[in-house]
Amino acid sequence: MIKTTEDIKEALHGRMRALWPSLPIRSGVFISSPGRVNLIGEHIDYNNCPVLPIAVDKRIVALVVAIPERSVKVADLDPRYESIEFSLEEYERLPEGLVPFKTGHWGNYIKAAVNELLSYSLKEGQERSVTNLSTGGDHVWECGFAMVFTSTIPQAAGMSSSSALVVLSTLALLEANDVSYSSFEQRLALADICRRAEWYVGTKGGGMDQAAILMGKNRNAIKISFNPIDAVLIPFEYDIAVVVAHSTVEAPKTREMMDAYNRRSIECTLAGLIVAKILQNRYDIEHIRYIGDITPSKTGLEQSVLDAIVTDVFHEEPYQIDEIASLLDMSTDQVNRRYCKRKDGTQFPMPIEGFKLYQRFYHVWKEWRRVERSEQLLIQGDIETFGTLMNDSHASCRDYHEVSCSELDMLTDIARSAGALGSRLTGAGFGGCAVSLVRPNDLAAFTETLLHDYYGRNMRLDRANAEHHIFVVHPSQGAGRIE
Ligand code: NG1
Repeated sequence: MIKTTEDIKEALHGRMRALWPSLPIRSGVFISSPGRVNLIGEHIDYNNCPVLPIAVDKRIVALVVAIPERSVKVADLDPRYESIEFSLEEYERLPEGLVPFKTGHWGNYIKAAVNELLSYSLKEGQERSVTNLSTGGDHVWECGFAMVFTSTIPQAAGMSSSSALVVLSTLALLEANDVSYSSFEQRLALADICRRAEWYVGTKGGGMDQAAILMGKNRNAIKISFNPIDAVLIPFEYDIAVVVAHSTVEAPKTREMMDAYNRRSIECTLAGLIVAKILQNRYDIEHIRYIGDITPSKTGLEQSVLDAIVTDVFHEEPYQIDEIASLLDMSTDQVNRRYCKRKDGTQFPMPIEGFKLYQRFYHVWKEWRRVERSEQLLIQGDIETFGTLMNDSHASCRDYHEVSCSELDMLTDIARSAGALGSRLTGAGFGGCAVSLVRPNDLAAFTETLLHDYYGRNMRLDRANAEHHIFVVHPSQGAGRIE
């Protein structure tokens, strides 16, 4: 069984040598890219509202070797997975860029990273750094890379295993071409590049995962803001265990799952535009695009005034597209074309019940306040009250954003009754993991209760199979080289 970092490095070397014996493996570098656990601020990053995640000590570790022939070769350490290979030249040959593998193939996260970086070039005569990249022009990507990786991040669990792979592949291409990315500003710029990269795969996600993975620090949570992107570290050194428990319901990014996620993103966009229209008509306020723009500084209105305005905007019954169009002074065709398209250009299917604008807006607006309050509470060290906000966040994800599932509801209920100060789903939801805060003295009893009540009684798993679904994570260092 592989355990220490040295063991992992040795194994990665071995597999690289076996796969591609002629490569200059000695010149390779090791890169690590962590998963993330979101503490609070769920499904609000794509509205440009702030979030509060941690990067964790479950991670992907890779050996990366630059190769001069402008191709990318990637393999999992586990030989049961087929390796992939593609040429950087494909990007230049084809107007649409790199051709994706079939939907759901892990190789698409590598292609997403490479495809995005290839759209940038280095500004003339400037230092080779991420902050000196601009779109268009002659590219600087002389080298491709070979990479072998292994991961301890559970997949389809809401811990961003896929974004960790996107960030890792971005770093691999940067390393191979000597483009630096280590300063705070460079990492933030890179987080934004990686956020855009991920759209290649088809989710209209926000930028939380990539920013958390790049900006993470040992013993710190991170408050990530968008528009413009920023990251503030919040010391997280309490006598508290951050416990992740997998519901055992996998939530892979299938087309159906992507539609469910993107539906929320579309509903929030439409809700934000309707509020923007009201601000424009009543107060002459321009340039509001996202819910996250509805701030005192961007509107010149006080928070209490904004709160009062938004309370009356939406009715609880779902909206049909023609009502939305009339509120936006647009035709239904314009709304469909601009806001309701999938990445492949097909029409997003209109939910039969209509778009739930009231419910989605309510979730985002309140969750945003919870993030702001959580930042203060964590700074003050009031972890108990923070726990209650985590519980409120879960309830809102369940009742208003509707991204929970019965198993996650049951798991978080049991976690609370077993002594968690707070427990909530983390990540995209629809399955995946819950995160709970547990006092170290209660940890053994907490784990026992989950093993018995959730995994045993409800999920019918025996102890040996259940144990690896619960683990403690620690706020950890962001992605980068490891020595
Ligand atoms: P995960 O759990 O990694 O699929 C997704 C989005 C995030 C965020 C969360 C919900 C991507 C890559 N990730 O996370 O941006 O919106 O859902 O808070 O789309």
